[in-house]
Amino acid sequence: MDCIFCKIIEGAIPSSKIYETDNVLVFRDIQPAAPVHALIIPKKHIASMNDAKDGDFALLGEVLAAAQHTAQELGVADSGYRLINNCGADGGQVVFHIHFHLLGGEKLGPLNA
Ligand code: DGP
Repeated sequence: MDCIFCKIIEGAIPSSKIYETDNVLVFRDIQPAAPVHALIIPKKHIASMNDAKDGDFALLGEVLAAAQHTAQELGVADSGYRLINNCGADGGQVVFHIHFHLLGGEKLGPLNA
């Protein structure tokens, strides 16, 4: 499967890893949109939120737990941060391996800016 995030998980493409569990990987976004910009992904290939099955939501809970852990580790938990999932064309999804953006390290603008 030609998925860039699967290749990052396999180590075929390098990444700046922040945190890893058996099922989840966290790494820095290559095009940061804020001083702190991490991507949290399940190691299982799920293309998007639209493709998550009933059996995937425990895994997506692990993804959220990893996001909480990452916010602590990167020092933005107290100041606050934003967790975003882009889904599909109108949502701005470019990489079709489900992921959450963790953005912080500055006061973020309003969502409708
Ligand atoms: P999205 O638009 O939600 O699909 O966001 C995809 C993000 O993935 C985008 O912010 C840039 C990031 N990205 C794309 N390719 C790579 C890569 O090879 N390495 C890393 N670290 N991030 C990538």
